[in-house]
Amino acid sequence: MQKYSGFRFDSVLVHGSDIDEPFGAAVTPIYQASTYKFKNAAHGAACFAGEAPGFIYTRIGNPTIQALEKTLANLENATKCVVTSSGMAAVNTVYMSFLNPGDHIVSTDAVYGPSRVVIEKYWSRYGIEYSYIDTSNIENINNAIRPNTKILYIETPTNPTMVLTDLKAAVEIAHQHNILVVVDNTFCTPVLQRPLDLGADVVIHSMTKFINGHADIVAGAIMSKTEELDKIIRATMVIMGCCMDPTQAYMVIRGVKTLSLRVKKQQENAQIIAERLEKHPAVASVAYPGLKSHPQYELGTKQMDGPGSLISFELKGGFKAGKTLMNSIRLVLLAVSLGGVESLMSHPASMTHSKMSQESRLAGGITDGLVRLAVGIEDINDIIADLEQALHKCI
Ligand code: LCS
Repeated sequence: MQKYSGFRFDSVLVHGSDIDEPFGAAVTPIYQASTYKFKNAAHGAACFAGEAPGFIYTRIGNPTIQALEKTLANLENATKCVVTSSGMAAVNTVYMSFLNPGDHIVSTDAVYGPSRVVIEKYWSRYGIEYSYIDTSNIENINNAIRPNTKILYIETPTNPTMVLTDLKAAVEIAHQHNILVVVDNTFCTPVLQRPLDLGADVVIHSMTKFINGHADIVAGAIMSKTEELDKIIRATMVIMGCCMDPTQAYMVIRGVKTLSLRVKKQQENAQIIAERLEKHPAVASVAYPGLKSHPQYELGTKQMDGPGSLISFELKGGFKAGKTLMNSIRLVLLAVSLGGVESLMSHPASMTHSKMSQESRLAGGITDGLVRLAVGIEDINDIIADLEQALHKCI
């Protein structure tokens, strides 16, 4: 992948997807075509043999999709990127690419619920073994590794418990055993954390979240450190058929241009809100890496360029108070997902993580009273006023 040479991160966001386009359009157009004309039979054969440049069929490749992939690879300092129809398509493409019957995966216990459920309920049917552990304790990773371990899969911070894993330390152990390190970087985005620079092999994103940023499409991405990894992943994506649609790629290209601005504003708002929540009489505890009370505050400042905009908190009144809070918010939307311009509140135990057993949920720190707040870019005074009026009813 050609680097967008000489330009810095925020410029790549804006211009990284520019392509040579015959009419000189200032933005990358939507090439809404499923198939492409060959010049002649020899050209068709050469395209299929990989000996001539050119597109063949959109599941395999498309100009709009390729433009997005180029930007994303540059942002994560990856060699290449493959985009997918959803974040879960990205997760499953990686599982399918590297796990064979009898292989073992070690993963963070509090990963996004479906990323875990799909291993426990589906991939296990094909002989995949798994260990879900608290990867924030590096010793646990060492203890969980078996001779057949192929993937170490990490989410940091975790969704929704905001627990951090020391990526450099985790990579060091995994690579001693030739284990592939995969990091779901959805929560941080490359604005705040670049796992490949810390030694990881593959990065996954649900671009439904911050990268697109406007809560209007579902999309995923996989960035690879090497050409070899990318080749395996791309072949799996193509055969699985979980490709992105060109219009979806266009939407992400438009959304990603403001990624830095959005992430920084969301984070600024989140820091103020987390500090207010911590002092609120209705709140028992707050988990946010930007608070000095976060047990891994120091690691966060070293590994991340900022604590992000996801906050989880427990109310003193437990689940009942949580329900009152969710029924009382007016500006903040009661909805799952995160990373859009709008502030969202959700209840992981009954929503995003409801398919997990209560035992697995509690082991991962997802208590029944935990509330998750994804902070948006609205005026901070309005978000605070909304939370105050709703929290007042929970005392
Ligand atoms: N990885 C993480 C960290 C996620 O938060 C999600 C979705 C996914 C992967 C899957 O991506 P999708 O297929 O939805 O694009 N997280 C959600 C959440 O927290 N609430 O609703 C969806």
